[in-house]
Amino acid sequence: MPTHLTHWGAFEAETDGRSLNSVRPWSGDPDPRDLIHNVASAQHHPTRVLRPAVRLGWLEHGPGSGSGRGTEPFVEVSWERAIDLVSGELGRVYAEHGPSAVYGGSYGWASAGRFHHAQSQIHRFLNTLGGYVAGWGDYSYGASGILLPHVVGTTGTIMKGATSWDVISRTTDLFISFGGLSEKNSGISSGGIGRHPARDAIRRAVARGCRFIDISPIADDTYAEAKAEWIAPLPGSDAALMLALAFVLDAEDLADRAFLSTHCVGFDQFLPYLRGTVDGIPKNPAWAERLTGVPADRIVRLARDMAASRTMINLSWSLQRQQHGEQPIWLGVTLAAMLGQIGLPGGGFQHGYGATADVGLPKRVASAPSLPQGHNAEASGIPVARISDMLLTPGREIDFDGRRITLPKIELIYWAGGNPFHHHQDLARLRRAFTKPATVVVHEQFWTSTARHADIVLPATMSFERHDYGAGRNDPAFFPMPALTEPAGEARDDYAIFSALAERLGRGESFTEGRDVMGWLHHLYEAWRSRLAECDIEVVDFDTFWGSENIAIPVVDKDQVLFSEFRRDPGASPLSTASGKIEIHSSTIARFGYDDCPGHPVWIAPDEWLGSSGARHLHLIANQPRTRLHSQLDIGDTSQKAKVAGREPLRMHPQDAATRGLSDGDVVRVHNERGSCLVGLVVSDAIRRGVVQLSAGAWYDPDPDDPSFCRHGNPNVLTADRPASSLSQATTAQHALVEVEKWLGEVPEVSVTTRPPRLLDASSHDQSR
Ligand SMILES: Nc1nc2c(c(=O)[nH]1)N[C@H]1C(S)=C(S)[C@@H](COP(=O)(O)OP(=O)(O)OC[C@H]3O[C@@H](n4cnc5c(=O)[nH]c(N)nc54)[C@H](O)[C@@H]3O)O[C@H]1N2
Ligand SMILES: Nc1nc2c(c(=O)[nH]1)N[C@H]1C(S)=C(S)[C@@H](COP(=O)(O)OP(=O)(O)OC[C@H]3O[C@@H](n4cnc5c(=O)[nH]c(N)nc54)[C@H](O)[C@@H]3O)O[C@H]1N2
Ligand SMILES: [Mo]
Repeated sequence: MPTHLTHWGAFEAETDGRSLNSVRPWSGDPDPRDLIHNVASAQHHPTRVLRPAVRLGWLEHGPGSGSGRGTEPFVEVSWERAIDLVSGELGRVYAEHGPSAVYGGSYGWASAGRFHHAQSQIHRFLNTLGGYVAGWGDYSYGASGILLPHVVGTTGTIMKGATSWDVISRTTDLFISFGGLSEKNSGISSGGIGRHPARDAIRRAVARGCRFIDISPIADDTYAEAKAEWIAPLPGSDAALMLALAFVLDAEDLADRAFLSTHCVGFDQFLPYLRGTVDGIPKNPAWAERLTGVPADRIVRLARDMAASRTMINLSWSLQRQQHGEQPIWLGVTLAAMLGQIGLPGGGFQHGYGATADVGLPKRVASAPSLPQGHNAEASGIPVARISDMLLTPGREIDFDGRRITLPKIELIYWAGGNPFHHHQDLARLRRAFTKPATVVVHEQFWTSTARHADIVLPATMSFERHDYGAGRNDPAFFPMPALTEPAGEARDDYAIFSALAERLGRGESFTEGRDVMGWLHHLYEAWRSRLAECDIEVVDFDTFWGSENIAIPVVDKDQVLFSEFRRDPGASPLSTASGKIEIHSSTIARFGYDDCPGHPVWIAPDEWLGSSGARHLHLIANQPRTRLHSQLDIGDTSQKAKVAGREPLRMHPQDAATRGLSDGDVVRVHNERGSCLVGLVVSDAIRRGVVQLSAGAWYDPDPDDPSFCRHGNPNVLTADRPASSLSQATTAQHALVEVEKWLGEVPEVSVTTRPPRLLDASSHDQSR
């Protein structure tokens, strides 16, 4: 059976050339995930985009008229007409406004496959037209991605350089995970994953005697195999807990002073804050108990244990997807520095074991070949999560990593491979923002909420409807991905769409370089093979690769330990920070002068958390979903089976449900001052009291009269569009305060996952207009 790669693993499929008839996990994967069962069930779903479509108001009145976005019907048109309309509008906007008016950030995960990777395609295309306004950073580790380069080096170095799972399983004695060690999240890796490595490594570590501690508001977001002890501080209070652990290490003289002086800078500037000599508040366990709810004696014992063991401190990405998210990450590094085990096998810190399948896989000699994006001649951009701010308040200046940035004025938005009406916060505000530009073009496979808010929607193929190859970050398994079926309806590859547009705009040659898809796959592969050969690394030729199940990209060092060379000799192998050392105090950040991110890590209470509201509210954890990747294939079998009363499930502690008179299976309304949604209740004692969990990714299904009310359960109608800090301007999607009550009204239908928007026939419209 032919194999195919997705972000959530490889599968083998039986196909009749039109549809995938059955799909099963690739036999080489020791720990496959049931997300693969979303794929076949989605391909011919009624919400698939089958033909190019144009919003009625845009077709009739031209660019502008944005208030109709998200409500007006679409008119299906021929590909020829669609290419005319899009190339005409691109030509107009570039001529009249230039590239600074085109938002092409187009954030999103798209599909596995190196060539058809939608972001590479759209960026290459817009670059051939003169460039575009970019979206900098990401939603994954937006705050730490800006912070860590000042403190220890780039996140790329840390993710790719993580101490390998193999080394962990052999050497770590105490594995402390702030934010869980997620079984669901480590099912996934951007670009794909061949063999899922974590479960087996955790099993081996436990068998050897390693203890796991899970610090998280949710008990079951850690592998059951870890047999972890559960400590559940108030969400958002990790920085306080970490400060108290640091306080004990200092007070009991358990800190490694030698390592702090040879490998770190700024510990002395941090100490007066820790001890409370500057502000009269010692950050001791009694202080932290009041903020976190974790008993002071448990904090003391934990600190002593950490100092007495080979300890790995794992910092999930969720820790920083919140207001002041920089602080727990900086403090986690500080704790590891005080233990003095950074660079030793099994000790130190990591950012994101469990976040994705690739963290903990050793580096390869090279990443798999990919499509060059070319050069973006437009210098302006935005921190990626500032999209609503940009559209609503062009010209405004904001801080960002020591700079002042002016938000550009956008005339045209072009999106391929992402779903902002899933991924962005405060969706009612995003919807207002999306009325502003003259034109919105989207390439999509499905009638997602973003497609429904566009003016022109062009149908894209799914990854198994086209030839490609793929491998995720650090994954040695490199898969050929020959097409398994024909495209659904009139769907075209993003590459084919951009080629046709480039041709029409007179840029065809520079976009395609005269190659078709197979021409590119062959060309990119052979160029990659030659580069490897120059380093005496041999891989098979393209034809052999194409005929194989997959090939292995060699690994540099399977016993990789993060920062081992820096530890051995910090002078010869410095970090990429300003001082070359670990910066517990950063003079650079101090110089920026931000109140919400000073020169060393601190505790700053967030605006929305239980510590400020007492028992009046519930703390929402809007984390990643277990049954799909973000919003992708929400219409698929695995995702649909987990819905409760036809909506996204919300989990709540039994006592919180009892106080509100709610029971399992109820349709309930979650609300706060920004919005509300309907969800299906699941009562569970895996959730800390006072906390509720509603994962992201249910397709936004706004009430026609109230866009802040989602009938399906998308938590982003509730989350705030509030930056983590002036330093990073990153998303804070993880947390919000909410209230939950029984829904007593009639339960409305969820339409977004059952049928397309109203589609009108082109013949009823004047084609010559
Ligand atoms: N509340 C809350 N919000 C969050 C998060 C959270 O934890 N909580 N997480 C955030 C994070 S970390 C992330 S990374 C984002 C994810 O946000 P996104 O990456 O935008 O989410 P996806 O659902 O993966 O969107 C990908 C879209 O691309 C489409 N697509 C797939 N393949 C192709 C292709 O080949 N061509 C084209 N044209 N389209 C394709 C899919 O149908 C889908 O609609 O969400 C963020 N938002
Ligand atoms: N199945 C699946 N896997 C995914 C994804 C997906 O959509 N689906 N998305 C992928 C992407 S793009 C990313 S960026 C990663 C994200 O990886 P993460 O950011 O780590 O994932 P989340 O699921 O948002 O959060 C993980 C857990 O952190 C805990 N947590 C939340 N808030 C707090 C807090 O304040 N303190 C502490 N101590 N713990 C807290 C909760 O238990 C939560 O479930 O996941 C990736 N993996
Ligand atoms: Mo992400």
